Amino acid sequence: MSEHYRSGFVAIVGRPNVGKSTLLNALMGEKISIISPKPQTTRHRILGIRSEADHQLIFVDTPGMHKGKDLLNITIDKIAVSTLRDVDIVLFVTDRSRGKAEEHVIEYFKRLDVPVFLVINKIDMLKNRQAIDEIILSYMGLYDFEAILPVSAQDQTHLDHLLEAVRPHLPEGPMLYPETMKSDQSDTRRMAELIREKILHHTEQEVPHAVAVVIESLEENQALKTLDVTALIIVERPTQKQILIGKNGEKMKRIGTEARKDINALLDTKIHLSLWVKVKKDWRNRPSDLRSFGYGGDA
Ligand SMILES: Nc1nc2c(ncn2[C@@H]2O[C@H](COP(=O)(O)OP(=O)(O)OP(=O)(O)O)[C@@H](O)[C@H]2O)c(=O)[nH]1
Ligand SMILES: [Mg+2]
Repeated sequence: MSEHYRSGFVAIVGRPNVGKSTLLNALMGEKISIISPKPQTTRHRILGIRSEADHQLIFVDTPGMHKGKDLLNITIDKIAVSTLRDVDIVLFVTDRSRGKAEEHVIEYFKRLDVPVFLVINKIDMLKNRQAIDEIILSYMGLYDFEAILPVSAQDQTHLDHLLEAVRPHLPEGPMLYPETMKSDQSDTRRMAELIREKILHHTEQEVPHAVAVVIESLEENQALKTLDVTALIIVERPTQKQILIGKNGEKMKRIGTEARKDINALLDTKIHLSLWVKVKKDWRNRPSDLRSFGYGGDA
């Protein structure tokens, strides 16, 4: 390996729903993080590893920064802040809906000694160059960003430009993850996340936030040559369970069908998926529940 190999961690941070996970997936050319139109979709720190002949970029997708009220949200909000401490480069993602809330995020950057890029996402939704300039202007004086990068993660616009801007800031160093490794998530975590993604798409209001998904068992079915996956969906109230199951079980069936398709593709194996819904009162405020449902370990 060349002595000039470069490698480093690139944090993707910003408010909920600005398109951080969409950006990660676009930069990786595959679905690593789940995406939804609802805020607070991402609940973990998720790595996307891009290995090239002379450098390795390790993107770190994080939950949207916000002031959460319950213990789950307080726990996941800490993930983005703690990620900032250990990275070489920061991509601060925003969209046209800049709010006051961002000023407290920018405050964190002032304590960092690494380049911070302002990534203005969703430019496909802006009418013209002037609309982009107006957003850029609204950030003037707030922080000395390394560069301002307007992109559309959804349409994959200007992502090459982003990569070119970031690359020279990678420190010299060895490949940190095996070349073939694209993410640090286990298959079970990815499966649970894909199921949660379908739930986020099919539910409204408080239900998306009240849901956790845990893979209970995986068994190879030799006779049918399938993998039998049993997943538990946890909600907080019986009414939420009813909503999820839907009339004649139709909503749950739809969620199951869509999740099965994605998991089949992920594992490249035929799977049989059983989904069970369980009510666990106030799980988002119980430390032991949070841990057993996979939250709190990576903050
Ligand atoms: N029009 C448009 N929509 C986008 C773009 N990027 C993301 N979106 C949409 O924005 C919504 C949120 O995307 P996510 O990638 O889940 O956002 P996030 O920042 O990861 O959200 P959290 O994980 O909740 O913090 C989804 O509906 C995406 O389809 C973009 O470039 N253009
Ligand atoms: Mg996300």
